[in-house]
Amino acid sequence: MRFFAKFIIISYICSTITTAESQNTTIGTESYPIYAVSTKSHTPVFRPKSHNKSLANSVALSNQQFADWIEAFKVRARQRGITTLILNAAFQNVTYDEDIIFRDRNQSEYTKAIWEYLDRAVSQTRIQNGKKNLQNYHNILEKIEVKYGVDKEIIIAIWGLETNYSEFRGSDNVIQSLATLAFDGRRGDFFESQLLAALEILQSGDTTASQMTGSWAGAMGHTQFMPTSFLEYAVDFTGDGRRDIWSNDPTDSLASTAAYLNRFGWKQNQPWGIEVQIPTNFDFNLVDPSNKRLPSHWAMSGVLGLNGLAIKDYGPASLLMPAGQQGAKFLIFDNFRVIKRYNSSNAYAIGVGHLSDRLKGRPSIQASWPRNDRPLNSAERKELQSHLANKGYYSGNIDGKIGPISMTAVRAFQNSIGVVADGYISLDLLNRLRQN
Ligand SMILES: [Ca+2]
Repeated sequence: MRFFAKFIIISYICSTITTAESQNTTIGTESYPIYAVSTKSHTPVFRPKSHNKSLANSVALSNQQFADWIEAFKVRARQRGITTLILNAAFQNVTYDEDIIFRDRNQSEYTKAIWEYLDRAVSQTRIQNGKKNLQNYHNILEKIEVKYGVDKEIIIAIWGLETNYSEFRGSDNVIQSLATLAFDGRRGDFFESQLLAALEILQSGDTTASQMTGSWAGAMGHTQFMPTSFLEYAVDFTGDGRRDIWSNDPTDSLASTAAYLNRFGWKQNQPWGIEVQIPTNFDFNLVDPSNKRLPSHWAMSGVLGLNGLAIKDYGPASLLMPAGQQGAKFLIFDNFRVIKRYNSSNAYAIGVGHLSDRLKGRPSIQASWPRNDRPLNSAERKELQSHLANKGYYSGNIDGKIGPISMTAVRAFQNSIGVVADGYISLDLLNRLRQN
């Protein structure tokens, strides 16, 4: 879980998934960023991609400054109760890791469409491997489900998306990664708190410094816990007294994920979401995360299951249409928001939910997506907001982040030119704004 999502400010990009500030996720054999983040670095990229003399000098300088920083940090850590014994073991062989900084500075600006993301997130291979893991860990998953009340298919789906069922757990020294990022200072306070939490984990005896490996920004284990989240939510399910998410046995990781979802209010027997159909002339102003109604209420507005019948009243639900009128439409329940506590991207939550559905033997998403569209890049989204502002529809920031205010403005513009006001943002819409 990427910082368990809540630690970073995620911009709400309807229908697209843009770059992760913090981490890449592993989809298939490829690693790519999956969620949109608003806090880009204000620090210029200072390191050229190719190594040269000035780089060598700057790294040498960084190494000395890093060593000084560690000594000062150790004083702060001792004040927080971390023992000298733990500190010495943890920082043995830790050096400034320029590769971590490089990755932090060079995250992709590439924006992925929801359908591209879902193709990989819920590929046939991932479904098949998920089903195998459901069998392989059947007994343990049953026990986890009973104890925490979280569907085993959801746990498996998170495992599948976080590390491709343990394939990409990360082999970086977590202390070294977090210390480098804390020293670097771009989000120094956040990473220093993670570093302190990692040291607390070592002091608790759950694992050792040499075994504490993870992804480059400090997410650890089969389902990628950040250290602070580990301290708060991880559990020992094997009964050996250690919350061991680093061992090859995924049991503690899977149980910890269930415990996490349970703590954030997972409701058993409630779907994450259900694909629905809407009538022609539907009022897209009803599509708003805060507009929650019971499915029976939605049915009165013509929002029905794909079989034409009203959805059962599992609980209050809102509508989600990642590609507006043209793509799949979902009624999403509170469990959708619980999944987003793991990673606050809508695409991620749909990916987890849909993969879990497929693991339960349910069909794939039925609607087709506007696959000829491409997501707008950041500059284009800013241009779109500028046009909307010039026309008097938009008074928010020109920041390229598409939230509810931007969507409302888009709908107003769509209404003015007599097209379906679904708030969906595309190159076609941008071109219409340029022309009108
Ligand atoms: Ca254990």
